[in-house]
Amino acid sequence: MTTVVVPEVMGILNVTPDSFSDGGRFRHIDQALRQAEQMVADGARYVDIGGESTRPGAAAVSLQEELDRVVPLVEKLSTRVDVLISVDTCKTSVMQEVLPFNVRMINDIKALQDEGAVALLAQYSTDICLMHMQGEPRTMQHQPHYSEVVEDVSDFLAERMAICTSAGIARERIYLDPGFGFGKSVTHNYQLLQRLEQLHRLEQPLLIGMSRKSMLGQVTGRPVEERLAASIAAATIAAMKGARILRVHDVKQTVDAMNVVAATLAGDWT
Ligand code: 9MG
Repeated sequence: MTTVVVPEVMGILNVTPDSFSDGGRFRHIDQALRQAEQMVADGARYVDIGGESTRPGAAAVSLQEELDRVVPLVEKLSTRVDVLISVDTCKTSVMQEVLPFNVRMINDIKALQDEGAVALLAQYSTDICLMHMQGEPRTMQHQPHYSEVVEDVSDFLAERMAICTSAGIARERIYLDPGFGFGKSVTHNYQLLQRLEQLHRLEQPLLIGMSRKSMLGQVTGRPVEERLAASIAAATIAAMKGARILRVHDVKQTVDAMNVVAATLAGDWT
């Protein structure tokens, strides 16, 4: 039988009051734990915990605020729920506090550019997601510009990966992410999606996040709470183009879609 690699699903668990698509409903630890358990029951392999909103226009939060939101939840989750924990942070101090709690991945939208982040991660064996972003969340959608978006994103990721490996981080620990919606126009996003295969020349697994994003709203005309069908379409396209992890809000529906992808690729319909 053919061996098929379908992406694993990473459920998004934002613990921010202003998260753009769940309205910060999972602020409180018990609610967040229940939500994580539901994601696991729905088929998530990872849960990605973030304490700072990264939606376009979002203001930065203080270090203390982020620590208060994230660390107690990571600590509880690591003992209570059987799931791989990813922490979405770009602050070295937050990484330092969560790494002792059996965290599987640090998901950094700034690709470990905070001072000391690379050196810190070199001391652990945790996986890392290096994401591309032009600018910063507060201003990134003000006229993003590239000479050629796929080349520019690819060059950036290659450069960040080289910095990590030179510091002693094994390549096997690194996932790459083109950062859909992070300093990109609708055209840039669809150019990246259309040509996602080109990022395989970097020979690293890809983590992809398009769930409920504005690139989907822009072509469907749907508000964020009505983007499920578009999110599933985008996830399926990414899967067919070789993504290894899909970062999503709607775990159950995405897992169903991935089961269809798996059955199709395997040619095994029983
Ligand atoms: C935190 N976050 C929001 N969107 C994301 C995306 O597309 N990729 C990754 N790695 N993280 C994201």
